[in-house]
Amino acid sequence: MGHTASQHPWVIVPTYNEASNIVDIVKAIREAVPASTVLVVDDSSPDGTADLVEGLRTTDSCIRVLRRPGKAGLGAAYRSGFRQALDSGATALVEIDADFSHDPAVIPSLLQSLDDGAGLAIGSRYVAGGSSEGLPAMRLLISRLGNRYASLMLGMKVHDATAGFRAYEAGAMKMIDLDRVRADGYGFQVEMAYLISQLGFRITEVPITFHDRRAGSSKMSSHIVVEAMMLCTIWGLSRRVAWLRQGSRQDRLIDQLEKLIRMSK
Ligand SMILES: Nc1nc2c(ncn2[C@@H]2O[C@H](COP(=O)(O)OP(=O)(O)OP(=O)(O)O)[C@@H](O)[C@H]2O)c(=O)[nH]1
Ligand SMILES: [Mg+2]
Repeated sequence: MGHTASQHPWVIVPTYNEASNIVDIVKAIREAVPASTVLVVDDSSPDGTADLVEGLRTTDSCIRVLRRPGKAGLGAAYRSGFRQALDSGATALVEIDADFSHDPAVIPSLLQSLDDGAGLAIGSRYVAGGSSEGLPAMRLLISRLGNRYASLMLGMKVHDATAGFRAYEAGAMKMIDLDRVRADGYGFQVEMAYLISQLGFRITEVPITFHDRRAGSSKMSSHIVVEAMMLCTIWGLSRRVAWLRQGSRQDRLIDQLEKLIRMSK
């Protein structure tokens, strides 16, 4: 294996109202990974996050901003960021939150794992050496149980499939039909990991210390947790139940259940 993945990595930062973090996190990423292009995907944050990124661009041309018309969720933001990065010749695609939950200094280790042959490198809280700091006990419990459930249902040997700090090798990402990826929050991370593993790529977990957000407010909602559980259940069942193995049946079932969730919100 060569070192192609780390040559032109694109680091994609989805943002919604991250004005208090965005300048510092973009600078920290550029310092940690000088070869990177940083792409901020902003959903028209009312607090002017995108304009702050535009300001940084005047002194660093490796910083970009993709402005989207309105808040459409993490999954949609990443999908459009991935497309732009691939079209621009990215050799790796890195996901990182804007709120300093993830330490940019770990990105080189993620990229090294790709250079060593992984299709996906996950910054993992739940392998030896990993940890979670400052999270309320309840959120930690939901996260741990959710991950147990996902790996059980999907038969994946991944300890932190919901993690949002990760790097994909560009060739692996190109094999995924992003138009068919449908989940939004944690479910989006699980879905991408599942697709990568089904394609036969190796998934490496790099231990990280996760920190609670530094500033600004959370966009986490119970809807995102329910969606992730529901999708894992359907994907898990369709591995075992022949009737569900037909993709269109799965899609229709998911559509119905999503309508139900939306109605109950
Ligand atoms: N573009 C875009 N970014 C989003 C959206 N929702 C969340 N984000 C960003 O995605 C990242 C993760 O969201 P967070 O709100 O930190 O979610 P979390 O980490 O589960 O929860 P907290 O850390 O408690 O806030 C952050 O950088 C957010 O700004 C969205 O709808 N669109
Ligand atoms: Mg966060």
